[in-house]
Amino acid sequence: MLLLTKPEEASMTEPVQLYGYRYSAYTRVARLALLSKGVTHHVQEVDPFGEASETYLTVHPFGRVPALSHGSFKIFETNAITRYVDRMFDGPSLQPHDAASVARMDQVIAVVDAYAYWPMVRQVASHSFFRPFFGDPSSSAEVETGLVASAKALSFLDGVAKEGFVLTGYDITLADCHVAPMIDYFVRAEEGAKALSALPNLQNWWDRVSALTIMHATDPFADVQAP
Ligand SMILES: N[C@@H](CCC(=O)N[C@@H](CS)C(=O)NCC(=O)O)C(=O)O
Repeated sequence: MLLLTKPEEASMTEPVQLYGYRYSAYTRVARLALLSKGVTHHVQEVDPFGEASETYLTVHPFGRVPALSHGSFKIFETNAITRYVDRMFDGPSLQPHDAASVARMDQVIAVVDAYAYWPMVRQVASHSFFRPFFGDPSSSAEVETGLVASAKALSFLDGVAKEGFVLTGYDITLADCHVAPMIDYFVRAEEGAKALSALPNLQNWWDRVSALTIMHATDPFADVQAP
């Protein structure tokens, strides 16, 4: 019989390091989860758009952010990180307990990853807000395409906020942690703010969530001046 030994888990008190990029929406998802749980952590800045160092590639072989180390345990992929953080550390649970709410939370996260991140962040926010802010070339066609492409996902999220299993803005779950950084970028674009204002349930959710201390504490543009 083959006997396998399970590696030991890190203990709660071992140091936590998040590898992330200041302007990365996914890094902010992980930070929101860490702060919601009250986990003391150090953030190591890694720019995933530059050339990844050999050292960083041992942490994240795809060179993206975020990644997390806890003691000797290393993990990458945002959804794996946030679930690990939620289960490993004390603090309020970021995952609901009933089947319908968990399923809805997982669905929201999957929808945002598959259908909303790119058009909302990389097209609308990037070309209407981020690039102009830094004086980089931008394209209004990208903004238009992103607005059209994100409409269905936003309408889905509005329905979820109305339904009340998750995205209530009161009981913070991994769904809030995942959606908030994307919406924050989206509404920094005038066109995004206008699109959100047409979705009353999601707008109400955003009004509550954007006021949270954890959102202010992770604002990527706090203290950043346009060059
Ligand atoms: N599936 C990854 C996606 C992470 C991701 O795409 N991060 C962006 C920053 S928000 C990145 O590293 N982009 C670098 C690139 O696209 O080359 C996760 O969930 O962690």
